Amino acid sequence: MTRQNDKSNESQYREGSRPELRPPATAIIRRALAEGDVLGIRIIGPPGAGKTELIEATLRDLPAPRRVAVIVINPASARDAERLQKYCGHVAHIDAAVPTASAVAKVIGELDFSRFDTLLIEAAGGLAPLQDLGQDATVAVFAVSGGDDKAAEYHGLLNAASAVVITKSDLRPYVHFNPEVLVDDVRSINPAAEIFELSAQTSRGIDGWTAWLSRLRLSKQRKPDPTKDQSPDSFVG
Ligand SMILES: Nc1nc2c(ncn2[C@@H]2O[C@H](COP(=O)(O)OP(=O)(O)OP(=O)(O)O)[C@@H](O)[C@H]2O)c(=O)[nH]1
Ligand SMILES: [Mg+2]
Repeated sequence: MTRQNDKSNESQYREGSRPELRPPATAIIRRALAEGDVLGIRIIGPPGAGKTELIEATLRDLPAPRRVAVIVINPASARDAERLQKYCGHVAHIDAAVPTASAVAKVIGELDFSRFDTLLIEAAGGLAPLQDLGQDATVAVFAVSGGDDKAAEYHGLLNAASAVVITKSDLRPYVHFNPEVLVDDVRSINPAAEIFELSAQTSRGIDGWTAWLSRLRLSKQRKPDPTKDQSPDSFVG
């Protein structure tokens, strides 16, 4: 399939009413992740929520060996990529407002999957319908400073999420944020989602998050043939 075909298919899917949009490029990504035995995690949340800093902290604090690659998607992604280069040599970036599977598939085709076991894909958004990027799991990121109403606002993202990270917990003394409100909303939308509250800046609370990532990594290794499983985020929880 040519890139042009991927694009026209994607616009059709974007206009559709399906909750999770799955263009053909998704299958390419899923197959590459399966063949490379790489865990693909989509990290998504409102602009400025703290996604890049969460990835920085993850790369710092994840137990060795850290064999992680990152793809950053936003309209000025080069800056985020530069920040992450300090911790990880495998950082690609895509300048786009909307993460599309064809753009991710193209980047993945240029990565040497033999050098890592985990791929983190950072994308801003979550209000508009999500396009399936072939990921194994989706993580929704909200900041304490973004308010405790975010889970209710990002209903669609919550539905797709295997985990929710509430970051910038070090700002709790300075902002109005009632964790019970956000947690109750998460529980009512997606009771199976794991919830982590942490500060990427101080690393407080990061251990639970990195342990979850490591467990996911192991559970993918045990799975016999992920390409046969077509439902997104299906082996989690
Ligand atoms: N106090 C505090 N600030 C944080 C934390 N995490 C991120 N920040 C700050 O929040 C701002 C946004 O963080 P980023 O990591 O760039 O957020 P992002 O979600 O990647 O932003 P976009 O890619 O533009 O959508 C920066 O000024 C960070 O330093 C945290 O845990 N605590
Ligand atoms: Mg960022």
